[in-house]
Amino acid sequence: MFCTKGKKPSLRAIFVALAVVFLLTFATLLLSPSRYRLDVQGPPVHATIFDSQLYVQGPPTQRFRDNLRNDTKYITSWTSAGWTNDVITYGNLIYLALITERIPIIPKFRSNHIDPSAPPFVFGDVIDVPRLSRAIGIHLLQWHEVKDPESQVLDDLGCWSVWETLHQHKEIPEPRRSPSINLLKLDISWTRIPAWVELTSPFKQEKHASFWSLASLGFPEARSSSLELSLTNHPSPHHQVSLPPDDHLLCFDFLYYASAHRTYEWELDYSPAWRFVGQHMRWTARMERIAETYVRRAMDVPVAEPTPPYVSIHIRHGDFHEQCGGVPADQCFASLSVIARRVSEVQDELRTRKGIEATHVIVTSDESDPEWWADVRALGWTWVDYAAEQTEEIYGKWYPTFIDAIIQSNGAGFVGTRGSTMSLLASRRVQSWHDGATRLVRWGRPGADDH
Ligand SMILES: Nc1nc2c(ncn2[C@@H]2O[C@H](COP(=O)(O)OP(=O)(O)O)[C@@H](O)[C@H]2O)c(=O)[nH]1
Ligand SMILES: *[C@@H]1O[C@H](CO)[C@@H](O)[C@H](O)[C@H]1NC(C)=O
Repeated sequence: MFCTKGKKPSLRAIFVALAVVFLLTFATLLLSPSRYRLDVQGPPVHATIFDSQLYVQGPPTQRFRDNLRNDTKYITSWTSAGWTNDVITYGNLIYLALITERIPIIPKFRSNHIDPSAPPFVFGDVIDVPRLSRAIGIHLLQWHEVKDPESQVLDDLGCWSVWETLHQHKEIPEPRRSPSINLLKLDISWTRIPAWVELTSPFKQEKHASFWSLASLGFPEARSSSLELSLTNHPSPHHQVSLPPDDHLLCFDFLYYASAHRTYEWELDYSPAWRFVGQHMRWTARMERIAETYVRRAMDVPVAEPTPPYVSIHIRHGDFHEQCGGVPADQCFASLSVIARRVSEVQDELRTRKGIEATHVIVTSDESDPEWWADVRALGWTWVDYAAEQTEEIYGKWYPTFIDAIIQSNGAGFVGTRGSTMSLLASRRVQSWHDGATRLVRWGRPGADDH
């Protein structure tokens, strides 16, 4: 034995103890290459290890419940609109996960405007999930990691219906439907959420739910007092079981219409869902590379040269003509000369504020009229011709939408269409990611964008 005089622990013992503590603390981080560590900029706020296996029991199961951990609480919701609307809805879901300290389980994309024959698209195949996790400090699960996508088991689940409560004035108020629910083989018993979740705001345009009202239902007190109310419950459509809203997996039918303070908050500078989640939803490296290839080809960039800064444009036509009232489409939508004026403003701002000459202009649009595109060409602007490129055949039907969104988001400047969420998110991304110059064009009648 070495010196064991007195009762003090030896220096050696202290060293050994410290080493053991150190190893126990850092071994998982250091030894596992598949896990993600926080970026080494300042002290990590959340010492979370982003590995899905830590948040489920194991590989995807036939019944989702068999894969939930008994020490973890979860939250989920579904979508049923255009793709950018669905991105916003998932942003809201993840924000609610943050404030309820639950693990979000995110379904695949299954959006309108995309041919329904296209298979649903995995969230993490377009959004960089590890990067999002690191930025916001929580892990994100995706449904296919929890329940086997091939499972034929119909799972019972109790969920809150927000939609039904917000639309009680409708003749037959009902929960919001989503094709994802059938794809996931969920048989849901809906409970009408208490009316007090509705956002009361002096600036109210359309009915929204309040984030923190929704969040409170993820905690015991509001939950139990709500369950004492006699809230309308619908038995599940297949098994006809009536279930209270689940607490292990908190679920809401539709979270697009959710806000903290004002309706349509993603348009506003302080939007918590944008600031704490949305702006951290960056594209996967693979998607960035694919979009970059198309951008360079559209602008004819020689192989050895870097991609020059460009102004991206999003001109939303398509079903937006339904918002024109009696005004004929050619007078309702902003003309190309109106858009060109905004492009000049953006170029001027980039020149004076940042010393950037963004002479290249790339147009994205859902317009299909070849004459309109010929006028775009006459302005010296370019675009990606997905039909000629056979993009859908090569990659799938989702890709023109994704690539256009990425092209929009990577402009040094951006000009978009007011009222389009695709334009809204593009302008927010260009501001947040590139400190870019952005404008949203007004439309609806001739002269609408005069200023
Ligand atoms: N490829 C491509 N698709 C578009 C464009 N504009 C609209 N779309 C399609 O139409 C959908 C519009 O729905 P959404 O993204 O929710 O945006 P919003 O309707 O403009 O608010 C997009 O997701 C695309 O699928 C465009 O410029 N390029
Ligand atoms: C939670 O799950 C663990 C492992 O699956 C199990 O050992 C434990 O008994 C469970 N605890 C409760 C309270 O059910």
